[in-house]
Amino acid sequence: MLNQILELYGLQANDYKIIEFGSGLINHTWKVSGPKNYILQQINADVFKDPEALAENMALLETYFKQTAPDYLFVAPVKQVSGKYLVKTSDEGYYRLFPFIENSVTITEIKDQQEAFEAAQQFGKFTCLLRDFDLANLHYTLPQFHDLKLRFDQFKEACNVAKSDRLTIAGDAIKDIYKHQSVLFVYQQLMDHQQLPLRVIHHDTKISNVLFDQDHHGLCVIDLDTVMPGYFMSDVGDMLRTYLSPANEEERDFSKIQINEECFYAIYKGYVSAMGAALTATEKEYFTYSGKYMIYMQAIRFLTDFLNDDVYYHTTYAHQNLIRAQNQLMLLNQFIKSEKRFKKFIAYFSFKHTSVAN
Ligand code: GN1
Ligand code: MG
Repeated sequence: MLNQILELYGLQANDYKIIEFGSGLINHTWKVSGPKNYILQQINADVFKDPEALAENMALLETYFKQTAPDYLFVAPVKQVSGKYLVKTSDEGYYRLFPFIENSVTITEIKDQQEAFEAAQQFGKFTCLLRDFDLANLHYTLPQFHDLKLRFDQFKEACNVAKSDRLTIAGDAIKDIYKHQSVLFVYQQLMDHQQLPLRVIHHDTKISNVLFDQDHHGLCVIDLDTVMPGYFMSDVGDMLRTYLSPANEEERDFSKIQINEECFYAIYKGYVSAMGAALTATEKEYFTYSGKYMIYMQAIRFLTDFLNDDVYYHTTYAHQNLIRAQNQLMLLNQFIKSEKRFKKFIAYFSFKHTSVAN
């Protein structure tokens, strides 16, 4: 099947080797090595119900970057001989091919704060370059993806339908979700008063979605399926969620979940350096909150999936989604312990830079 797909791109399958690649929980990815190297990806159509919308978004962004920032490295999908981007197979699978960016490096764990700075700068740059892009043209590839109210409602519904054994072992985690409900209230207030500008947002800012060069400078961002209109909180929050702790969401030894505060400062500086004056005062004010928002939402999503018998996130052992949810709740508690210092830093940093500017 994969060989036939390569042929559609005019590639001789015999010349290429296809091996599994990456660690995403949603799509299936392979590296295709041969005379030229590629990344082949199967879109998870259970999650992305409208794969054509993904392809259309990519094409729009590609055109926009070509016109407005031709030097920006935008990793657009490769066209088939037919001119189409998307391959639809007889078993309803959807695939696309990307060029593999030679000499680029991806990392799965942050080793030093400079990497966090570079990554934050890349995500900020992406959104900033697209600040005049007409949002009306962009499909919502996952409608209400980061709508915390919806995620909370889905969680409540899962509590209503969950099997009793799952409800019992998830009891403490469920209580913790209610304990932190203020995170939801702040979100609702922000949405009700429309305090944040809608922007082109990546929505999946984990470190493996940044390409680095050999010298560990950021090159660009990848994995663009969730690029759609949204709020800065999604990108900043997911960086805070996934970069600050040396132990990630799969860690089962929760004592290893800690907050590297230097890394927070690096993310702030990197994002602000790229967004510059485009970032509003309210966005700066809610920068720290965005971490709580995304960590809390991920805890809710993992727990909801556990209560729903693991229908969404791929699991490899029993109760994995519960452990992931508990892990994220631990991260939330640790994050909250640092919150005051984070806010102080932002106030000080903004003051220093305004004074210098004046
Ligand atoms: C999913 O598959 P991956 O790792 O790119 C999820 C993200 C979650 C993440 C948690 C479309 O992303 O929202 O944060 O798992 N993507 C989707 O690991 O649900
Ligand atoms: Mg992704």
